[in-house]
Amino acid sequence: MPTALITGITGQDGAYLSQLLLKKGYRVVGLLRRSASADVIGERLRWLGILDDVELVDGNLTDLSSLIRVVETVNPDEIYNLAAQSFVAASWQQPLLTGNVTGIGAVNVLEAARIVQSNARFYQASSSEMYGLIQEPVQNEKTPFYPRSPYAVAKLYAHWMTVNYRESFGMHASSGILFNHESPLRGIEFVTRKVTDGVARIKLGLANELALGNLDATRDWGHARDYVRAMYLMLQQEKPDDYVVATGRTTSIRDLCRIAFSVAGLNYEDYVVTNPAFLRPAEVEVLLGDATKAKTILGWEPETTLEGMIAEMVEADLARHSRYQNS
Ligand code: NDP
Ligand code: GDR
Repeated sequence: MPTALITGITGQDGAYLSQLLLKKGYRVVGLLRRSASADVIGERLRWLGILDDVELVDGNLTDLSSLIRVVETVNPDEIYNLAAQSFVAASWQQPLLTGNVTGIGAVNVLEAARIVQSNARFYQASSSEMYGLIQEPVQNEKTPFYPRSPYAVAKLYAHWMTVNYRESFGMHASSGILFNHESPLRGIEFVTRKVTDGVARIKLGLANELALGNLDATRDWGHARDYVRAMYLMLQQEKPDDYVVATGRTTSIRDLCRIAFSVAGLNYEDYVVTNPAFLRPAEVEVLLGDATKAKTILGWEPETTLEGMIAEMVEADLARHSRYQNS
């Protein structure tokens, strides 16, 4: 039975990746950072019905000694580094923490692997945010990077360190340059989930409006369930490499609102207002990925449409709020 160690197991991707690896017969061990909210921290794993099927071990990305201890005791065949301060907007308020966790933290995991178990296969959660001020209209593995936030700068550092550890130490280290991916388990602060939650609350009479920032930015949105499959496939290749994972379709926040409100039979123009508080100091206006390499080499294809995913998210948020109302 292969063993996978997942940092960020309590996040959206960690939960879906655990589900996938458990189905494939893996022993799944997740890194859990100490929190006073231990009762709610496993909520996503619980939602998927797998909280009791994974092992959780204490550690923190900023504490190399904890990572060394974890790799020593867990003895993983594969390490997926998904942990990060992942909210772009917060990275301007907490640039140093973001650098420490999202940038240096990834290198701490690489170091723990190199020191203790350098033959473990390593996955780094790189991001389309690294393209930032895009240098080409459609972004692939060869497109130059231009990060636009402290988060993206930290991710770029971690990305190049992953490449560097592969080239310097011969480690099986791969980076997935993943474009935005969402699900009913997406954090409430991210725009898709904020919108689907807002739709549900308005539909159920719990809110009258939804305040957003820039409605004109566009993103290439896919489903997290599809994207964790690409992570797994990268680590099954003989050779480590970097891959863009994207749908090849970009949609504005405005059109996202149109789609989400229409699922509940509502017109977004009646409810969406803009609030400058949600604008960013520097915006990434457009992202559109070309996943030809992942399709050709990994045989990966996205299976969920944007419309299907948004409907799934709205339904899940309606169910959540109805449950609260009735309890
Ligand atoms: P989430 O924000 O949902 O999850 C982040 C995870 O990191 C949580 O489990 C969190 O733990 C953990 N974490 C944060 N700080 C630390 C720390 N100091 N030590 C240990 N664990 C920590 O992110 P996603 O699941 O959406 O994304 C997974 C990864 O992929 C992230 O690295 C993200 O930056 C990257 N990414 C995501 C994309 C997306 O569209 N979702 C696209 C491209 C890249 P806790 O639960 O305790 O907060
Ligand atoms: P992003 O995701 O920054 O792309 O990072 P987010 O959903 O936060 O923003 C997407 C776009 O929507 C615009 N926007 C708003 N965003 C939020 N959060 N809240 C609002 O009210 C709002 N109004 C408009 C933003 O300005 C932006 O243009 C996500 C994260 O998962 C990263 O960790 C990951 O690396 C990238 O996706 C790929």
